[in-house]
Amino acid sequence: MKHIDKLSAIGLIVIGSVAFAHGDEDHDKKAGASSHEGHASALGRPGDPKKASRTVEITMSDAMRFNPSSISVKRNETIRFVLRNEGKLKHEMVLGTIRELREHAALMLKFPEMEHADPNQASVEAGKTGELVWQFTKAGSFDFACLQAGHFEAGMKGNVVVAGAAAPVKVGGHADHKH
Ligand SMILES: [Cu+2]
Repeated sequence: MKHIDKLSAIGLIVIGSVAFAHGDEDHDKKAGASSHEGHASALGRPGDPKKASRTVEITMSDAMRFNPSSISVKRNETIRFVLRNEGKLKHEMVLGTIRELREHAALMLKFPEMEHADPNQASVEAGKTGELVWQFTKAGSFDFACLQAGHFEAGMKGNVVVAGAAAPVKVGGHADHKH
């Protein structure tokens, strides 16, 4: 009996310390990812409206859709999003990674009245038009979503593909044209 007690006690200590170490690691990762700096730097920074490369118009509807829901930009472009809310509900556009947006959406379900005013998002009242200016400084695929309670879950999301700075160069091409 004593022998078994000792074994299980050792087992508990080992399991305990492994779990503890793991928990610590998770905590560090989360703290890093949810800091506000991480937010913005992951996909760019607030843009200067005067330096906007172009305007992209997006409609928001009570069908819980953005239109268009897929946007292509070039790296370092500053986009002026003009957000038209055609619905009878308040909608918003929040830029982020899908992981951040999902976590945020879950929080919004718990606290539907939570207001946020980060530069990576714009809330638009029913029938109104809003603006969001953002510079995409990193190549990659990013996401946006409406985080009004339940809207993300209903599919109100989209993505932004940021292409690298250099335009694709065609090899061969039109160099040999003869007239
Ligand atoms: Cu919405």
